Amino acid sequence: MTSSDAISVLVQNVGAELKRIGEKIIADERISPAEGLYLFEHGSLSYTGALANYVRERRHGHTTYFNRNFHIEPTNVCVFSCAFCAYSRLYAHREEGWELSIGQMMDIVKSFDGKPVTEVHIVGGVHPKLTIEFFMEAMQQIKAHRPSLHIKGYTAVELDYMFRKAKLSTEQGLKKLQAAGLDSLPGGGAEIFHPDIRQRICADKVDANGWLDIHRTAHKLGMHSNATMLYGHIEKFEHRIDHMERLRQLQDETGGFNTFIPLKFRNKDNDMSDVPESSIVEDMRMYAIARLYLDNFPHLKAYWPMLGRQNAQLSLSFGVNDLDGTIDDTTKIYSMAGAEEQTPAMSTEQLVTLIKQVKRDPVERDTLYNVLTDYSKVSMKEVDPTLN
Ligand code: V47
Ligand code: SF4
Repeated sequence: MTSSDAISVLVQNVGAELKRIGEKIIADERISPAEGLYLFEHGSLSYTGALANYVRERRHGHTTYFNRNFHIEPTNVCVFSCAFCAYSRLYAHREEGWELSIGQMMDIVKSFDGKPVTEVHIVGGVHPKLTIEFFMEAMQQIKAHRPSLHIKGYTAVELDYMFRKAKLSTEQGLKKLQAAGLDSLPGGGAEIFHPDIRQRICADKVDANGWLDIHRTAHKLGMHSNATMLYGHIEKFEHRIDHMERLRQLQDETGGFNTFIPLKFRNKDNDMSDVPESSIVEDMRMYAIARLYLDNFPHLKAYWPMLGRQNAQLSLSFGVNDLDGTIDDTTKIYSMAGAEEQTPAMSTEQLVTLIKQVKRDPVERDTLYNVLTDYSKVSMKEVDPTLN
C-alpha cells in the first residue's frame, strides 16, 4: 500500500465533514477558515497528524532542515510591557537590564570567527535610546568583518518603533537598513493578531496591520521573512485561524515568507503565570493544523529550546520540516519564561543524531534554504572537523 492509499483509507473512517476536509487536502485543495476551525474543534491528533505528515512528505519527503546561527540580543530594556514577556525590563528599571555597545556586539560576532555559522539573528527589547543609526553602524561593522554572514534582524515591533522615532516611512527605513546589511526579517512580534486578544496581552505595540505592512514592504524590497504565532494562552481556536488566515493572504500577495513558527506560550515569571500551558497533544495538533492551513508556506519550523528536544523530534511527524536552534541558541527570552532547555547549545552532531533517530534526513541549509550539507548522504566524520 502506498502512503497515498493509506491516507485515502484513513479518510474513509471519520465523520462526513472530516472526510470531506481530508479529501480536499489529499487533492491539494485549500481549506477554508471554517474548515480549519472544524479541524481544531473536531480533528483528532491522529487524523490531523496523519494528514499533516502526508502533506509534509509530499512536499519535502524526509528532509529536515536546520541552520547554524547565533543570536545577538542588543538589549532587554523595553518600552513595551507585554503580559507574557519574562525577558524585558521596563525603561524605568533599566539598571536591571543590559545594553550592548557596538564593540560588545562585535565581540560576539568575533567569537564565532572560524566557526561555520551562516546567520546571525539580532533581536531584543525596544530601547528608546537605540536609534536606526546605531543598528546601521552595527550591521556595517558586522558585514565589514564577515561579509558572508546573513543578518536576520529586528522584529516588526522593533522596526515600527525605530522608524517612527526616526520619522521614516516603513519603506524608507527598511531601505536604509537593507543598504547597511540587513538581509531578512525574523518572525517575532506577531503574537496573536486579533485585536480582542492583542489588546489583552500586548496592547501597546504594533498592531496586526502594522506588523503585516512591515513584512509586505520587506518582501517588496526583495527580503524574505518568517512569521510566528504565540499560541496556547488566552486565545481561542478562532483567533489562531484568524492569525493564520491573515498570513496566508499576505503570502498569496507576496510569496515572501519562508517559514511559520508556532511558539508555545511558557508561563514562568511573567504576568500570565496563572494561565496554564498547552499540552503536548495540543502542541502537536497546532503544528499539524498549521501545516494543513498554511498551504502556501514552504516550511514549518519548531524551535527546540522552547519545546524541548523530544517534543521537537515528535513534531517531525506532525508537519514540521525545520528545526531551529543549534550553536548557542537558548536565548534569554525563552530561558526566562521557563523554556525546557537550560543547556546553552546543541552541537550539530547532536542535532543530526536527533533527526536521524526519528528516521528523517538532516540537511543543513542557509537562511534562504539553499542546501549546504545533506547529512543523510555524508557521515559526520567526512565533514569539516571544525564542526561542533
Ligand atoms: O515575539 C516571548 C516570544 C518571540 C514568550 O524568525 C514567548 O527564525 C513563549 O520570534 N512564551 C521572539 N514565547 C522570538 C521569535 C523567534 C524565535 C526563533 C526564531 C525566529 C525566526 C523567531 O518570542 C516574541 C514572542 O512571541 N515569546 N515571551 C513566552 N513567555
Ligand atoms: Fe518588549 Fe518584545 Fe518583551 Fe514585548 S515581547 S515586552 S516588545 S521584549
